[in-house]
Amino acid sequence: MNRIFSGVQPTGNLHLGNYLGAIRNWVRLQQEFECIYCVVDLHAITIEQDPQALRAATREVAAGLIAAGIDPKKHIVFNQSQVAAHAELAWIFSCVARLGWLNRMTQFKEKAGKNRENASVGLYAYPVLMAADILVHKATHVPVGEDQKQHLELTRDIAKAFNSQFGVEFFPLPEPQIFGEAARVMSLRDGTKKMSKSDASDYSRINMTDDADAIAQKIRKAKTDPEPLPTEVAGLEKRPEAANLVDIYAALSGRTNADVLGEFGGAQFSTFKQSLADLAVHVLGPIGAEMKRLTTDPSFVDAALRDGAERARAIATPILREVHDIVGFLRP
Ligand code: AQP
Repeated sequence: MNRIFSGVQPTGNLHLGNYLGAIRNWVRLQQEFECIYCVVDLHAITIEQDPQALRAATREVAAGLIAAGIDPKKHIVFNQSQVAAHAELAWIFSCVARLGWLNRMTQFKEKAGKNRENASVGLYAYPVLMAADILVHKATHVPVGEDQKQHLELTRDIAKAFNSQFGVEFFPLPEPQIFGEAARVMSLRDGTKKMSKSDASDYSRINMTDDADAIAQKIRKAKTDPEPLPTEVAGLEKRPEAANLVDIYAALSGRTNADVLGEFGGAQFSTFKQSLADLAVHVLGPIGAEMKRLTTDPSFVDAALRDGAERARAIATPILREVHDIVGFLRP
């Protein structure tokens, strides 16, 4: 059976972007694939984290995946730090990947910003660890958003380079698993920036645990422009905030933007925002409530993570052992 690997960073509150852009697709993939979903805490510390908050976010992310419909018994949910093979293969891949390849990674440039000299070595090597995450399980498919395509390309380059350096056909070249229209949810405060866990303003995002009042208030306060909604999709051009809200409505309802504008074209934002808030509460409300239940008593989530790590180790350890033999590490 084909195997999926994907990860989410425990760097803050899970939000609507994580849900529409990743998690709900991961739920669907369970029908067709053997799925391994990882809370990537090793990736999270590429940027400074408060240890207490990191532990809480790790549980919250795992609870979010389970509450959204991922079955941790049929598939695997675990946190990355508990399976040492990820970090070990990342080191071996650091010796295969070339500086020139990493220098081209645009996400590093964006995340490091102007202060590049002060960025952690881990942030720079992030895509090498991502390659190890995927290949230590010999995953064949990786669901990727637009922002991760370049990293998956690098994973394929590392797999090819490893196979060729050692003259083996060992690692598969993982394929991107792309979903129809990629949902890219933008900030509610600025339609040109993506909705993000690390945005300082909580009003920029709808958290998966927000209650009905918070969701309604954030949507009511979302930045818009003074014009009513257009009747045609072309009318959304150069109106990033309006386009974002229509995109969100379409994604949450499984309709096209044209269809949504067929209903709301010509309406004022106040009317549209009310319907959008009702829809968001309808979809996210039950998931948020289940997340709260799962985090109030974390014993179920902790047990699921422990069991997931054990099963992930059972897959990764023999693969890593073969890598040791290929590389030439003595097993005395
Ligand atoms: N705004 C978004 N729209 C669509 N998809 C999104 N994803 C994240 N934000 C959006 C997708 O969620 C998955 C997990 O993301 P991640 O937590 O590993 O990292 P990220 O992309 O860096 O997410 P954030 O929220 O922006 O976190 P911070 O602020 O910590 O950097 C990925 O598949 C991602 O595409």
